[in-house]
Amino acid sequence: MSFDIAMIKKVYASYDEKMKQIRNVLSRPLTLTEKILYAHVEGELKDFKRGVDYVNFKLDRVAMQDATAQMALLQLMQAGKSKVVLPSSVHCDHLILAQFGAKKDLESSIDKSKEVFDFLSEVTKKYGIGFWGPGSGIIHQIILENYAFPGGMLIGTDSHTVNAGGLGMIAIGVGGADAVDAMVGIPWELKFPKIVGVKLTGRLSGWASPKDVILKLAGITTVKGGTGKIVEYFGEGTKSLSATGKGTICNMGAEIGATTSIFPTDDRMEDYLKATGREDILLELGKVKHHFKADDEVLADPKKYYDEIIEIDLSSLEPHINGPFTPDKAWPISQFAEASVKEDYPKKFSYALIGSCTNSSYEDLSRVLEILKDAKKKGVSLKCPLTLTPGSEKIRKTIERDGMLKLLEEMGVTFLANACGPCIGQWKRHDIKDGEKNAIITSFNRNFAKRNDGNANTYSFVASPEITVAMALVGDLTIDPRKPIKNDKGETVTLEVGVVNDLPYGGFATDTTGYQAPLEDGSSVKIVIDPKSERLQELKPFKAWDGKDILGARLLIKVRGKCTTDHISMAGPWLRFRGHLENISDNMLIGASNAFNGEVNKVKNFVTGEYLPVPESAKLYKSKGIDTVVVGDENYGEGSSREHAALEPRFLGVRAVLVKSFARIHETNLKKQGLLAITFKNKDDWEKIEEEDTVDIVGIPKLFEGGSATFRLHHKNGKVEDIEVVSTFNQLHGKWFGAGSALNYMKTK
Ligand code: MIC
Ligand code: SF4
Repeated sequence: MSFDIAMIKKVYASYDEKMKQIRNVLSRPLTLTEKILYAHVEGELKDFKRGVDYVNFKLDRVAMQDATAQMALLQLMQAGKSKVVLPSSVHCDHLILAQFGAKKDLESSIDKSKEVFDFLSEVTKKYGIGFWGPGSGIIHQIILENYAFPGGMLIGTDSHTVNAGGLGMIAIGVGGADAVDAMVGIPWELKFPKIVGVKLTGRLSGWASPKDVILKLAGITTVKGGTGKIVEYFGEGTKSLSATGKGTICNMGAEIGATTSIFPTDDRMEDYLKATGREDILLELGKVKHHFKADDEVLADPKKYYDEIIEIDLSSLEPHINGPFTPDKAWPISQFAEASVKEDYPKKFSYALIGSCTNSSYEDLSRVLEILKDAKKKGVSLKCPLTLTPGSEKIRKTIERDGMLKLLEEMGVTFLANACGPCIGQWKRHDIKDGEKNAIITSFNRNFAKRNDGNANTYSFVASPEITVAMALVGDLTIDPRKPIKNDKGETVTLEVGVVNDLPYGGFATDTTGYQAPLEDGSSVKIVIDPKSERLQELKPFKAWDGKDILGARLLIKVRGKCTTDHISMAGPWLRFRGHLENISDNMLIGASNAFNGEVNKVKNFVTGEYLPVPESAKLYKSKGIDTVVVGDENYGEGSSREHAALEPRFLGVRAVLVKSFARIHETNLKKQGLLAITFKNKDDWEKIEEEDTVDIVGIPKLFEGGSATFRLHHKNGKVEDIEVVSTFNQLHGKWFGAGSALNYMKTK
C-alpha cells in the first residue's frame, strides 16, 4: 500500500468539485500549473495576478533532508506544537561521505554523525514525522518512489524538491522556517508565479537524453531566467520521456531559479507508479487524471495562456556539456572540444561521477551499463576513475538483483553510498593535490566552484550520465565521444549508446531500509541537546525590531559577481555544523568576492582598521553593538535552500541585505529570519557604495506598504548620498521583521 493513501484519496476525491469552482471563478481555459495551484488555494478563490499577488496554499506534504532538517526541527521544537498536522518526512543523505566506497563510507558516516542522526530520529518520533535513515537514499529519489503523486502539492527543505514534477506534482523548495509553518498548520504563502510553457516536439534519439533538455534550457534562460516562474512542459515530446527522465528535467529547473517545473500526467508516470508498487494510487488517479494536463484551448493557442513560450525539438537536440563553475554555461557537444581549447580548460578529465538526485535512476544506471558493455566489446577502457551513486537502496537492490551491479563493478565502476556524497562536497579525493587545476565531469546539477571537492581549481562540468560515462571512456575534453575513436589497441571504433528499458522487468525490489514510521503519539519522547555539543545547539529567539530607523551601520562586505548560497554558507566540511548556528556562522560569506579588493574572505573592519575574514569582522562589530549591512550583486543567494545563509547573517548582527536581485528561496529565508531583504530601485546605484561608508536605512515601514525606503550613505569624505531601495515585503512580512523573525511572530498568534 502507498504511504498516506488516505490523504491522496481525499485530495483526489475533492478534485472534481474544486475544478468546477475554479472554472466558475476564472471562466477561462487553464494551464496545468493553474489547475493544481488553484486546487490547493487556502481561502477565497479569485483570479490571482501572476507575479504580483501573494497567495496562501494548503499543502499535501512536507519533506526535509538531514542537512536542513536540523534547523527546521530546531525551529519546530520552538513552535510550541506537539505534532505535525500533515504528512512529513526526513531523509538522511547529505551527511554521508564519499571516500573509499559505499560500505566503508556509510559505516564511518553513521559513526561520525551519530549524534545528528539520533537527534533527527528522536525528533521525528516525537512530532509524528517519517524518518529515512542513512543509506536509504537521496531525498528526491525516495520521494519519487514513495510519496509523489500527480496533482499533489509538496514543499521540501531542499531546492531540488522540484524533482517530483516528474510525477506531475507541484513540488517546491523552501527554507526550514517555511516547512515549520506548513507542519504546524499555517498556510504556506507564495507569490503567484508566472508560467513558462516549454513545448517539446519530436523524440529523443542516440546520445541525447532528458538531461540535455534542461542543459539546453539553462543555456537559454540563464541561472536567473526562471525566478518567480513555474516551467510547464507540454507537447507530444513529453510522452516519449520516462517519469524519471521527466524528474531529471524538473530537478534541474532549480538551476534556472524556477519555482518548480511540471509535466502533464501520462502513461509513463502510471508505469512508474506501478513499477514502484503503487497500484492503489492508479485506481484513484483514473478518476481525476483528465484534470492533470493543460486544457485543449491552451494547447491550441499556448501564446495566449503562458507568459513565455520556449520550444525544444527533441529530435534535433544535441547532447550538452555545461560548465565550468555555473550550470548555465551550455556547450552543445559538437562545440565543446573547440571551446575547451579556447577557454584553456584542462585537457583531460581526472574523474567522472554519476549520480545525485538528478541522474541516479534505474534508467540512468542501465544506460551507463549498456555503454560500458559496448565499450568493453570494442576494446575501450576507462581513462579516468568512474563512480556511481544509486539514488536509493531500492534502486541499488534492484540492480543487484538483476546482476547489473556486479557487471558495473567488473567494468571498473566504484559504487558510492546511496546519498548526495560528492555532489555536496563530501568527496575526499586522494588523486590530486589541493589547488591543482583539473577537470571533472558529473551527471549532477550544480557545478559551482569548490562544490564537489573543495578545490577552486577543479573545473566541474555537468552532463547526462551517457555523456559522463562516454567522456570517462575517452578521457579527453577535445574528443567528441560520438565520433569514431581509437580503442586500446589503436583501432578505430565508434561507441554506441544502446537502448534500455526505463523500468526493471520484474518491477523494483521492495525496500524500506532505514525507514521509521511516524509515531501516533510521541509525547513521551524527550529531546536532550547536550549544551557542550559542537553539532547541535538550541535556537534562541532573535531580538524584535525596536521600530526605529537603522542608523550608523557598517558595510560588512560588498560582494561582486556570483554569490550562491555555497559562497554564503559553504557545504562540504561545514555540513557538520548545520545544527549549530554559532559554529556554522564561522563560514559566513567566506566564499564571496569582496568588490573592493577582488579577494575572498578579506574585508576591511572599522573597529581595528584591518582586513579580516568576514565572520571575524562581523563578530567584532556585533561585540561592539554595531549593526552591519551586506551588499550583493545579481541573483544573490542562488542555488540551495539552506536557511543557514540567512540565519548566519542574522545571528552575526547583519540587519539588511541589499542586492541587485535575489534568488527566490533565499529572499524568503532572509525575510523569515528577520532581515531586511531589499533591492536597488536603480541597479546602477550599486556603484555608489564605498568601502568606508556608514549607512542609515530610513523609512523602513514604507517597504511593508509596497513603497521604497532610503539607504543613506555617509561617505568617508563627508558627502551624504541617498539611494532608493525597494522590496517584495508585504504587511505580513513586515510583521515578521517587526517580531524579529517569522517564528517569533508565529508564537504571538
Ligand atoms: C544543494 O544541492 O545545494 C543542497 C545541499 O541539496 C541544498 C540544501 C542544503 O544546503 O542543505 C539545496 O539544494 O537546497
Ligand atoms: Fe543532494 Fe546534490 Fe541533490 Fe542537493 S543536488 S539534494 S546535494 S544530490
